[in-house]
Amino acid sequence: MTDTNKEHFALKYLRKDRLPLMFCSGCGIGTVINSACKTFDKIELNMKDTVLVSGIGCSSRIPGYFECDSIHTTHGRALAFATGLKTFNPNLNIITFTGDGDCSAIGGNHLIHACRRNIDITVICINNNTYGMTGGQYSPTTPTGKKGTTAPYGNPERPFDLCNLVEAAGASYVARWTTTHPIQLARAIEKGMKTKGFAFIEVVAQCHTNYGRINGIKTNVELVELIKNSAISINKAKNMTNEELEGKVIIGEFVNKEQPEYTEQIYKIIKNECVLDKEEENEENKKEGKQ
Ligand SMILES: Cc1ncc(C[n+]2csc(CCOP(=O)(O)OP(=O)(O)O)c2C)c(N)n1
Ligand code: SF4
Ligand SMILES: [Mg+2]
Repeated sequence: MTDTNKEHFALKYLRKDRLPLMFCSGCGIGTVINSACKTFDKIELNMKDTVLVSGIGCSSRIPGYFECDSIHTTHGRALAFATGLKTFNPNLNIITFTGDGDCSAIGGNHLIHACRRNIDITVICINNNTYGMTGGQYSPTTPTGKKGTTAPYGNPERPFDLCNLVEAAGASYVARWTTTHPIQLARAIEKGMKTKGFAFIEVVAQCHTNYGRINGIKTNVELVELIKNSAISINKAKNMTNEELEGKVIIGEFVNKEQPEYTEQIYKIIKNECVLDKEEENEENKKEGKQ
């Protein structure tokens, strides 16, 4: 028999006084929150040592729902703030929730440099192919030809493949799943958090309100089915031609490798150079009778 009085496991991690979530019903962001809670629960994450950081957007509202320290920063600047935090205190677990617009349009510069530095931050990017919060303008991931309020005749630009972008920029862990893969997503978040370096997890998600409707998709369910049916595993994709991959979303793990991490390098320098320099300076001063 199910115990109906039993509290949902995710409530342990959420600020109950802030519920219900502000998202439209059927929005993919709820699934991402659920997968993140599953991971936190599985790895028994110490929320006191965890800071969630975000910029601006519907997806960037996620940190405010979690019962832990969080910073809701300016649009596109989540990784700049996260970099500062992690550098100041490398013992913190830093997770950034962001959107396709926040991290690859206005925040694109911070994204590539965080990858290049390989700083130990886990980024969960909710890619709904649009600027959901501001009404559906096209974003750097909107597929060519798809509509947005700023592309009423179809997007004339080529989209970024975010996973390819962060892989090329030097991230240590890169994976892509969709909201129809919540278990794989939870596992990827876990792996990303355990990676000593920059981890990027893209979640292809539905925004029916501002992407599905404008693109002639009748219901939220239809949009979710389209996302599910467009997903193709990385292994299958390897044997497919570019033409066959047209309109498909490749899912799976793209990168999982060890490489030097930024804060470790910085603190090594501080330990080896700056502290020693100070000691040498003190010795010199003593000899010269300045102390
Ligand atoms: C400097 C600045 N420019 C523009 C905006 C307006 N703005 C707020 S959210 C947003 C786009 C968010 O898109 P995304 O990151 O994909 O989040 P989503 O809402 O789709 O989850 C924009 C352009 C802003 N808040 N600040
Ligand atoms: S506008 Fe789109 S992204 Fe924002 S809450 Fe609604 S469905 Fe979700
Ligand atoms: Mg978006």
